[in-house]
Amino acid sequence: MSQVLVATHNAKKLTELRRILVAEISGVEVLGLDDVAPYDEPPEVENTFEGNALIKARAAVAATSMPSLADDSGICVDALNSMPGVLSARWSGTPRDDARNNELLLAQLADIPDERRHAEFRCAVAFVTPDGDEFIEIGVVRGTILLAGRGSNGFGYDPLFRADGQTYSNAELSADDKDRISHRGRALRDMVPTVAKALRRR
Ligand code: ITT
Repeated sequence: MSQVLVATHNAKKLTELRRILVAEISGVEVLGLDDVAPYDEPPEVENTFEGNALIKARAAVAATSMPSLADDSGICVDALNSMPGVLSARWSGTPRDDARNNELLLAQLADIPDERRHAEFRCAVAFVTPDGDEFIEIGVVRGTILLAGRGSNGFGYDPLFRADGQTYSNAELSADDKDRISHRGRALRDMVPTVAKALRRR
């Protein structure tokens, strides 16, 4: 069985990434950071999703010599000039708290009418091999920030986000339905052939 490391501390993100990889690559074993010895992780100092995803994937390969994937993602709100963006996880400060982040975002958009509540989730998936080959894929899903949270599936800003063409918020979607339309699903499925090819070579 071939192994790939997914360098994330976000358990729900790992669940989504693992679910998509296992569905797409037969025989793959997906390890998370809890499955490998701890290592010094550099801070995510870049101001792009791509840059931060590469920081995480490079550090994972350097520490483990395993083919490694990393996801950097967030929500970009048009009326906030694309913020929170790369700051999404800690938008309301530390310690990180999804409910408080959602409250803050709703408060910031309190006076914004429905027609100006457009936003998008963005995801950069980086894949780095032990040979030093580096790949990036980007996934985007556009939608609207709702007036109040709905649903309890998913994580992060999912209760506040309804993708274009959907009736339900992301947090009301089944896992399969979210994966089908999500920024993460799109980026990772585009990366699957590259990962599968690299794993076949090992
Ligand atoms: P790692 O860096 O360890 O992977 P993280 O959660 O800190 O975990 P990011 O820096 O990429 O990861 O921040 C992503 C944040 O963006 C996440 O915590 C959510 O607040 C938001 N986000 C990203 N994808 C999301 C999704 O599918 N649904 C809801 N919120 C999402």
